[in-house]
Parts: sequence; structure tokens; C-alpha cells
Amino acid sequence: MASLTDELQQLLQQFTQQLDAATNEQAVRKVYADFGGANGAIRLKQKELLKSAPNAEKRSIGQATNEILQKVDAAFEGALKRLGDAAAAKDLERSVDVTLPGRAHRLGHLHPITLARREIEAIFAQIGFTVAVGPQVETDFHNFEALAMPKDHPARDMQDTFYVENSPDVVLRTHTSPVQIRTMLAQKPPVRIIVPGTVYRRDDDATHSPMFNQVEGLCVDEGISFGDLKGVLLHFVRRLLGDDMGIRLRPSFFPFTEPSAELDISCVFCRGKGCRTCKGTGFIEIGGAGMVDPEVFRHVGYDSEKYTGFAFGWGIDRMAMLKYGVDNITHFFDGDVRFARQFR
Ligand code: 2NL
Repeated sequence: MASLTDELQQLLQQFTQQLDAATNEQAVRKVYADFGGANGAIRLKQKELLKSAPNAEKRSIGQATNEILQKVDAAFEGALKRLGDAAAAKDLERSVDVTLPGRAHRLGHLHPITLARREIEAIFAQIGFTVAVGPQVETDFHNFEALAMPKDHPARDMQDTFYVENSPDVVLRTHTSPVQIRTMLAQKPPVRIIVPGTVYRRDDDATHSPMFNQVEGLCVDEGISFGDLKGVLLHFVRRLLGDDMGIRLRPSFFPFTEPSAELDISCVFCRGKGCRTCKGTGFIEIGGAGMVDPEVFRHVGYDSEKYTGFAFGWGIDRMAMLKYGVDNITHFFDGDVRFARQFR
């Protein structure tokens, strides 16, 4: 029996050594499991001793071995506490300066075309126009046919169109006019809408992008005149660019309006005095306008004896370039937030 107790003492010594060497909780728990746990060496030894001992000695052996196991438990708890105290002390050493200012988030910025579009929409909203939108992939009917541009019409040459492969009647809309067509097909006059949106043409240079943004307007009711068109356009241009602005309507041609006009506005660089940009004329071309052609009304089922209307259109991108003084349209599509952030 003496030698067996020696063996237990030896195991206790090994346990103590390994426990002292353990530097983290996981290691401490492993050492405890190896010796003091349910299948640990010391507990197995205790069972072995009790089993082989004569009945008279079982009680004293049980007592002696339990004392050793109590030491093991106490040493294990002590080791865990030591590690916990060290971690807590280290945590307390950490210093946090609560007076430091917070870190600012980097903000994005609305795109200048979005800013310009919203401003245009707001000005027209104040004079009774609502915003209408529609699909960017259109049918030949809505994009051309209903706008008095049948398949053999030379006016189609004015627009280089993207067609959907193997679908000769499906196009990327070349203007936002198909939305006006859809609106007129869906409702009776009076109609007062403004239609902003992305359109597509096969063009690509410093002032043309194959994808660009337009806004068109349409007003249809009884007794609408060319004078109403002039008044609305002048009001709009003055609200957007200043009360000293003027407009000029020059006779022109569009298949969907009659009469038609090119729309010029005072040069925003010289305010109409004449400069290099406006080639001394004091005006720059911005878009077009006119009275809705009866042929368009026929396609949407409006009675052109009863109703008249005006329509107009221009490029939002070009308007934003003029408003913000941007010299190349591609800046708008580079996706550089430093560019966008310059505009308020
Ligand atoms: C331009 C000229 C214009 C229209 C667009 C229009 C739409 C319908 C009926 C009649 Cl549904 N007209 N739109 C009319 C005149 C000019 O745009 O230079 N745009 C960039």
C-alpha cells in the first residue's frame, strides 16, 4: 500500500508541474482532465487502489486519495483564477480616450444629372405637370410609328437606333416620346406631363454619348396654342438659369410636330452679349419644340379637331453641362465621386 500511495504522490507532482507550465485556459483544462478528471490518471489510480484493497483498509485509502484529489481540484481552480486575474489586469491597463472626436463616414453625393433632373421636375411640377416614366426597351410602334415616322420615313435616318438582335420591332428608345404615346393611349386630355429618362443612340464623341438623358414635355387640352408653349418654355428657362435669360424659337422640322422649332436659350457664359461659345450670337441651341402633329393624335385616338397640344424636348446632360460648366459629357459617366461632389 505504501508504494501505491507513492505512485499517487508522483502523479500529483507531475500534475503540479504540468499545471504550472500551462499558460492558457485550454491548456489548464487539459492538464486537469489528464489527472483529476473522471478518466484522469489520479482518479483511475484511486479506483484501482480501492478495488484491490482489503475491506479493512478501504476507508483509510479512500480518505487519503480523496485528500489528494481535493488538492488537485484546488490547484486547478487556483490556476484558472490566476489566468482570469491576469486577463482582467491586462484589460484594465488598456486606455481609451473618450474625448477623441468620432470618425466621419465618407458620404456619397447625388449625380449632377440627378440634381439637374430633379430641379427640372420641380419647376414643371409647380405649373401643373406630373412626371411620367416608361420602359427603355420599346416597340417600333411606340418609338417611331405613332410619332409619324413609318418604316420608310426619311426622318428615321436622323436617329441611329440600337435594335434588339433578331427582333426588328424592338429597339432601345431613341427619345422619351414613347412615354407620351403610352400616356395618351391610357388617358384622355387634359394631359400635362414631363418625361425624364435615359435614351440610346449610336453616337460617341466629346458631346455625344450612346447613352444619355432627355426630358420631354407634353401638354394637350382644348385651346392650347403656340403662345402657351412660348410662355411655358420662357418661364422654365428663367426659373432654372436666371431671370435675365431669354429664349428664341427658330423654324425647324420634326415629324411629330407642326409647326416645329429649334429652341435656343441665352448664352449662359456671356448672358446674351455674344462670346466665343455662342459665336457672337448671344444664344445657344438646347432642344426642340412644336405643336403636336394631328398624325400623332390620330395614332393615339385623340380628336385633333377638338384638341391641340405642344411638346418639347432637350438633353438633361447638355443642360447640366451648361448649368454646372462641364466641358466633356464623359465626365458624367466616369463614376468619380470627386467630380460629383463639386455640384450643389
Ligand atoms: C429635341 C426635340 C422634341 C418632341 C420632342 C414630342 C412628343 C410627342 C409628340 C410630339 Cl408624343 N412631340 N416630342 C417634340 C418636339 C421636339 O425634342 O431636340 N430633343 C432633344
